[in-house]
Amino acid sequence: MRSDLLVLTTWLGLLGSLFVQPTVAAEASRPNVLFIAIDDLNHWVGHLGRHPQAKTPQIDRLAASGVSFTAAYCTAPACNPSRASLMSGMRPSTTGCYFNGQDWRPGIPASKLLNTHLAENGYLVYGAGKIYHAKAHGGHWDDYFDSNSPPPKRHPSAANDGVGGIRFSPLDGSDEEMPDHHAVDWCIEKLHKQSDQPFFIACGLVKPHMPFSVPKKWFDLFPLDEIQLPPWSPSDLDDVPPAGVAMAKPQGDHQAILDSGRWKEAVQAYLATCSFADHQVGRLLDGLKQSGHSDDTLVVLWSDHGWSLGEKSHWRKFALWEEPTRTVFVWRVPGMTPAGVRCDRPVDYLSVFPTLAALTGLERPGHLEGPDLSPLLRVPSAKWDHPAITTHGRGNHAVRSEAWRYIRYADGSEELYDERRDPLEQTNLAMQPEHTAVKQQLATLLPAAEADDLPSGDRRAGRRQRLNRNE
Ligand SMILES: [Ca+2]
Repeated sequence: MRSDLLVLTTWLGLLGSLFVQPTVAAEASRPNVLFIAIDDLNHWVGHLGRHPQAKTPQIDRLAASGVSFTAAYCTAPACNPSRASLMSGMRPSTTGCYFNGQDWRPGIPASKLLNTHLAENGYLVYGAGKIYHAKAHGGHWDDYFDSNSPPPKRHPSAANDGVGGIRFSPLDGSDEEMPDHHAVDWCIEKLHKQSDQPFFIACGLVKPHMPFSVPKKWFDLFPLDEIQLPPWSPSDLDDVPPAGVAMAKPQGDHQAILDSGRWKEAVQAYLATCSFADHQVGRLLDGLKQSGHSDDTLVVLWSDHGWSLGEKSHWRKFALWEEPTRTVFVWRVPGMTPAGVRCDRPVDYLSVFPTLAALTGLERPGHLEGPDLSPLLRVPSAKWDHPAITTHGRGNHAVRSEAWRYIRYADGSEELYDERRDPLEQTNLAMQPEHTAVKQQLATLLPAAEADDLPSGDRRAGRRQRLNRNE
């Protein structure tokens, strides 16, 4: 009897080890994740070439060591819905989180968030700066850092704080006084922390978000008399339906900038602020290298949406064209990504959560709507059938394939752009009968769900969101 029991327990032990050991091995080999979020950085980075004067050597350095997605898009062109969607893996049209003024938390349970999923599966989860909008640090974090110190004052050479709502001015102070600098310092400290658990470190830089205000030395990189303005045609909106013109608001920021004669100054300030953010990315990458974790840490860098600086007489995000929706999206996965390769397949941010779940060996939660990018990370030219989709307000969507952008507004009006012949999207082809089949095909890709708006966080925020003025 005793010997039978011994045999049985030995067998059970062996069986148990068969199940347990692979899990232990998988945990030991799970990569760390450095997750870098950048606020309001559009495609003005050196290696994408959209603005010829952009100076972003650090982001370019990361791109040169991994895969940069050249056709990456937000799922919503505003901070709050873009981030809520990326972190939950669900579309705005599924959750009802469309605008900045909405509190997303009643619509998205904490259990469905990326940071919670990683924490529940053995990761140490750290965050700093802006990951979710408005300091709504949802889900589980083992530790979180927000810098509360004020940035330096305006430089005496600046006459004022900008033009209307477009705020910019150089600052009289050092990089070390900037909140982003403190967030990066804190993340570097976490990179050096010894632990048996893998880490997920999310560093959210708040620049280049407005005000475009950073220490003056960054402005000095871009002499004002040499600044090149983005392409603009005063008649560009003539073929855009009223729903699109309402998003562009040509009589608002753009008219104010034209009247002020300070367009070049705004562009200079944006370029300067992007270079400052880029410098902070470089500090993080250096910190990763010095921590000794370069080879066991995957890096993903993303910006939350694009930004228009006068193209289509539009400023800010809050619209469905290329400038407000295209992002910077770079992955470096040790042992997987080739170095310095671009991927031109259209992707959107529903892909972030499923890709990280796959690369960390975790189960893919059932609520995720997007594809895993792993095939493209291995072979960036691999076949890819998924479009990128961006939603701005209930019922307004853009579908971006490699060849086309198709926009359909809630009132049924449409735009269609041939991206290969017209990368600036100046000629709307939607009314041309020969493109009916293309439009119909792209329309089949639009989200089926059209969730009602989640309630606004407060009444004033709700009013601002309807005016599309908040950031
Ligand atoms: Ca046009």
